[in-house]
Amino acid sequence: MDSLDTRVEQTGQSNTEPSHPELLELYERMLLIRRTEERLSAESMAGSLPGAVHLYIGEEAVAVGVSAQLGDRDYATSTHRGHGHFLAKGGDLNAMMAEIWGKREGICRGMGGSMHVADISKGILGANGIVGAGLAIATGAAYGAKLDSDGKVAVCFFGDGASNQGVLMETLNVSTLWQLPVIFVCENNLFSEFTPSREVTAGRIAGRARAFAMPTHEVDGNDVVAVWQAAAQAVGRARAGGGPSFIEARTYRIQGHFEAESFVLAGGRYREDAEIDEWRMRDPIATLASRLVASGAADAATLDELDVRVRQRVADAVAYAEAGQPADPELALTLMFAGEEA
Ligand SMILES: Cc1ncc(C[n+]2csc(CCOP(=O)(O)OP(=O)(O)O)c2C)c(N)n1
Repeated sequence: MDSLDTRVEQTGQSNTEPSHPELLELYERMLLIRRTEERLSAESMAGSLPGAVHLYIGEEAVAVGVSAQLGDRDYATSTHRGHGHFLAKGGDLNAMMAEIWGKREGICRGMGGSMHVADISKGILGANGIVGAGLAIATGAAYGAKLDSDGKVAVCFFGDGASNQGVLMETLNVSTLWQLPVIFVCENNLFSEFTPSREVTAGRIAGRARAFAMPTHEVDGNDVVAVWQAAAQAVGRARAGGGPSFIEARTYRIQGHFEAESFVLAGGRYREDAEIDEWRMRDPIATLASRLVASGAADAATLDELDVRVRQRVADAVAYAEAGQPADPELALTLMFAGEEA
């Protein structure tokens, strides 16, 4: 079946395996994203949030596997589905939740909301409601890093829908020509809003990068270790001056395009429950939990305790967001340019 096609075709293999402590860290980060977004789903459906949220549930292994290879100094650009990228790259949970709740304590003082969480101090150049915009921002950041010879790399997370934007061709071209330290990470979750990718996307997405002779990795995006290994190679290559790489991670969006999409669809369907159920069986977090237990890295009780701690962190973050002050409308026309302070 097309939706389950996760054939792997990659440039070189990495034999390095994450250590047990590294595996546990990957697990905890994925679980933090999952529990955070489960709560956001409930809050959204209850009408407690000031705007829409696009959830990353089911795709956590991509952001976490890639970001584990990055430091705070490295850059990442995100999408409208950006909570996972923000948390994976080390963004602060409380500040993100306050932002989603539209509070002054938010990471962007409540001015951005869910689709614009950013933290420049962590290299998080921002979630973005313009599909494909992160491609140019990441390539620009990588150009800056190259000019400064500072060893930083830039990662661009984008979707299969964004891969049909012309800016992908432009950024593949210029990053190859100038050998920029940028890693293109396509999260191929098989849908663009309510349209199956196969109806709007010709050929293999990674093939677009191969046309520029760019090293490519096509990985199972629900396998955090596979993502981690591909990212290790791509980041290492970029840092060593080897130029850009492309990772196509095949995964699946379990939730709707945005929460409450059912109200918009008004009974219309664009995918079968059976397909969603099949992907639930390949849940990246459950898969890693089995691996942790089988390898002796953790026992079930340890994972349960971890879950309790993570749930508490999320509950605390929601309480923090709820107790915050509403964003100040006076600031709406300030904070537009670098250096402006409120
Ligand atoms: C330039 C632009 N065109 C169209 C849209 C409307 N839009 C919002 S999300 C989306 C689908 C994006 O699909 P994909 O890139 O695969 O990301 P996913 O939602 O699957 O994570 C579209 C078309 C937009 N926000 N920006």
